[in-house]
Amino acid sequence: LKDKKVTVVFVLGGPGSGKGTQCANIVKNFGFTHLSAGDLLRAEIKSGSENGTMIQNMIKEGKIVPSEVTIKLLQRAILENGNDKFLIDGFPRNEENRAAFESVTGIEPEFVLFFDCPEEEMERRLLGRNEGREDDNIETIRKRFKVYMESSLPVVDYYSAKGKVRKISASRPVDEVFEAVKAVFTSLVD
Ligand code: UP5
Ligand code: MG
Repeated sequence: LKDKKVTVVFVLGGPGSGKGTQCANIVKNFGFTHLSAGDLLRAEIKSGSENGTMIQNMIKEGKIVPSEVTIKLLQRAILENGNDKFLIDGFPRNEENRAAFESVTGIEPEFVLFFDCPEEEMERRLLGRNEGREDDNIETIRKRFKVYMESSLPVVDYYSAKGKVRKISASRPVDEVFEAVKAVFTSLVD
């Protein structure tokens, strides 16, 4: 992967902050390929891979799957794709994810799109989603919030200190959030 020159934007934010929803809009308007780490892990469970049961248990508990598993899936997805612009949604989720991805792939993000949303709103959205996700129950949601606060927000702080975070207020309606997202991507000169 160190031979392929790619532009990567990390899309971070709490569970239910709207990462997937906004990524779909960015893809339509700005020609990026959307890679959701969570979707890749859920596909891995479905495929019946040897790691499937372990991944399923981690997701059910809201825990972060070992870096090497997630990075392998992301790396494969980037290499298989002809595009050179990627939105990596929901990763890195902790400091170890971040450091391992950087050393394994040599990729540093162009910037980090960060969706900031109050917990009550995220909880309301997740409980209303109804897509049959095994982690969309109140017990698992509480665990996801805790892991997000303790492990994932420090990654946002790390990039913030490097001036790389583009923070979006994500509690407004989808189209209003996208207006703010558009402003960030329109200023991306390439
Ligand atoms: N919705 C969206 N935007 C809205 C708006 N502006 N106003 C009103 N409603 C809005 O949105 C969630 C719901 O809200 C939807 O119904 C949507 O219509 C509505 P969505 O866009 O799906 O939000 P998103 O931020 O993508 O929420 P998601 O639940 O996917 O976030 P998580 O970060 O929790 O989930 P993810 O799939 O990334 O990870 C799941 C688990 O996988 C993790 O908990 C972890 O166990 C594991 N994982 C790893 O271990 N490592 C990884 O690298 C990634 C995941
Ligand atoms: Mg998502």
